[in-house]
Amino acid sequence: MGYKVAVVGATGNVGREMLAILAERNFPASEVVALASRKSAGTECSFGDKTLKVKALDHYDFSDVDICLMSAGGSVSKEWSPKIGAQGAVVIDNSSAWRMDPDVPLIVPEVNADAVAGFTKKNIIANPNCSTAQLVVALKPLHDKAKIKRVVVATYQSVSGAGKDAMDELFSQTKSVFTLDEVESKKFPKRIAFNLIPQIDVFMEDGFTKEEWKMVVETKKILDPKIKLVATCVRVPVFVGHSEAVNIEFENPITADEAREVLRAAPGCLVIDKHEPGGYVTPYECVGEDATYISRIREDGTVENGLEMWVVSDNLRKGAALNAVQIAECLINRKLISAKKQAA
Ligand code: 11C
Repeated sequence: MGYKVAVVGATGNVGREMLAILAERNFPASEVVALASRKSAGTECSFGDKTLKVKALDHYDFSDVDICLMSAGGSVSKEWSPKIGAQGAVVIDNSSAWRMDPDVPLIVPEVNADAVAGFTKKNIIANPNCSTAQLVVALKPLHDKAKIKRVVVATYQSVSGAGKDAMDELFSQTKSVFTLDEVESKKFPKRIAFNLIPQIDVFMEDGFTKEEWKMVVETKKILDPKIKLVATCVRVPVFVGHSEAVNIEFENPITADEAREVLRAAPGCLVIDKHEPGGYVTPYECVGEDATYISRIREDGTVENGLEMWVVSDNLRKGAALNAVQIAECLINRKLISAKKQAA
């Protein structure tokens, strides 16, 4: 006996990771269905040591599905999440479509698991943006200890956040340096190989990008609306793993040693912080890992009660698929859902 789980967007970067994580964690599923657009129907994807045939979302009947992990983009989610929710399945959505809806909880289980109970209004729960997820995991224990007033963050985000085609673009542009072929930029506004691009998502009226805006509003909704935050989000030529340089100003004093101690004891956090060459975590090392790694913790003497740190995590896991599966586990552990087939 277990839960029937549907993964929508199963052929994408995050969808494939969702299937892998469900299998790795022995999720209590009686059945797992892989769904995608009609164009991908009939293709195959891996689920642990099994292979699933992808079915088309269009005609799928969700009436016996308990949990739907959705990673098919904002417009598919806007159309489908309410329909799937109305059929009694709880949708855990990875897009930005529902995050700021007051009737939809936005959850990072290490930070605000209690808020998950609010899903019943729409049967939808939102997963935050990847750059927000790893940030709030690291901020929460520090906020509890010394109360955060203001955060200044610069991100170094990998191309996998922009999808499979973006990874291919980095690969071919990198190769083209040696083959002397011309590879134009399609997924990114400028060349990404051997370069940095200070733009993620579209520009807003005030000059910030939407990615930067998302970090502000999502941190407030998940952690504390009083926290002031300003972000600069940068795309870097890394395949997987987002990094963040984070400057924090606190209400109360906190030393670097105290921060290390608090973070070492915090769920989801792993501190690697040796003051020697290589004594920190880089995105290359976090691939396939669940933790949010924190390194380079130091006191910022330019402000009262300031800290500076380096935060790295696998954006496809904690930033997306893992967080979604953890939300589903949270629903089950708190007995907020029961399997339809079991209940019948
Ligand atoms: C990126 N953070 O790295 C984005 C991807 O709102 O879910 C996720 C966008 C989102 O490009």
